[in-house]
Amino acid sequence: MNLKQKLNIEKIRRNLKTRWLGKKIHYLSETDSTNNVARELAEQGFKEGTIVVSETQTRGKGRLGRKWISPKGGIWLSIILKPKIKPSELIKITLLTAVAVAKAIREELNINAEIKWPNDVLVNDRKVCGILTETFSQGGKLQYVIVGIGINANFDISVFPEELRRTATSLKKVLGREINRERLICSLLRKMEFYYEALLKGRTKAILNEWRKLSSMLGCKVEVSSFKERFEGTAVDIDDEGWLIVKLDDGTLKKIVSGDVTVRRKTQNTT
Ligand code: BT5
Repeated sequence: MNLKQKLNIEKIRRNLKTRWLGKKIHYLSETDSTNNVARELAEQGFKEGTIVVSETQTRGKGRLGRKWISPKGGIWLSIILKPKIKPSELIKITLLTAVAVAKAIREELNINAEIKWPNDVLVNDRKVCGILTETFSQGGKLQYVIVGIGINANFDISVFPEELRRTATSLKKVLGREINRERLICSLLRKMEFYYEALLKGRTKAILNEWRKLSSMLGCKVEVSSFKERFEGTAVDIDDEGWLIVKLDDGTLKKIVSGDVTVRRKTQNTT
């Protein structure tokens, strides 16, 4: 990438076809984490739909305090949302964000992006996007949600450490050329607004069906690890709440509410 080439925020503003999402864009060339900045803005009273985007992050974060590597050329973006939903429903925000990202990548770039529960978007079984949904409550009441989206767009994966080069990819690597980040952001925000509004209108079933269509893992052998256990089984579905259902070898169905899932291989029999 031409490292001088920065995101053209004016171009995003001109082409953005949303009603409220991304109408306020907070742009930075470098920051620790766009989720942290979005949180500060939310604390200052910035409205729902405000987004923060940075060319690079020095302390990009994943779940459970993991590190998210965020070189120049990526899309590192956070959204302030103020949904009136129960904390148990937050998983749905992560899932609908994954749907929006996968669809935007498919439509804009004609790449077969797939979703892995709960927060990854993959291309050719490699992670191209991670989502971090953080919530902030006061007195037991949800104040706001920050949805952080990291997309490996225009950089070579040679910048990654060795072990990540085996599990991650970038859109540039997949296509063999750089992508138009502004276009992808506009498409993503439009879809995000659509699916988020669908959630608020109670159209969860439709969102979960979209998720199923885009999922790469249903019917596959998986290994699940959480802080309290580790086991194998077959990912059979997600339930109405968005939790993953895994069938163990003895036929028992187990609901997964959080954790890491490693996909092994497709099984013959998925029922
Ligand atoms: C995630 O966590 O996948 C959530 C990533 C969210 C990043 C966005 S960027 C904008 C916003 N601001 C932030 O600070 N964060 C959000 P998790 O499922 O825990 O995956 C983390 C793991 O992915 C790490 O432990 C690495 O193994 C791997 N990883 C790190 N950087 C990566 C990258 N750029 N691409 C693919 N995998 C990566």
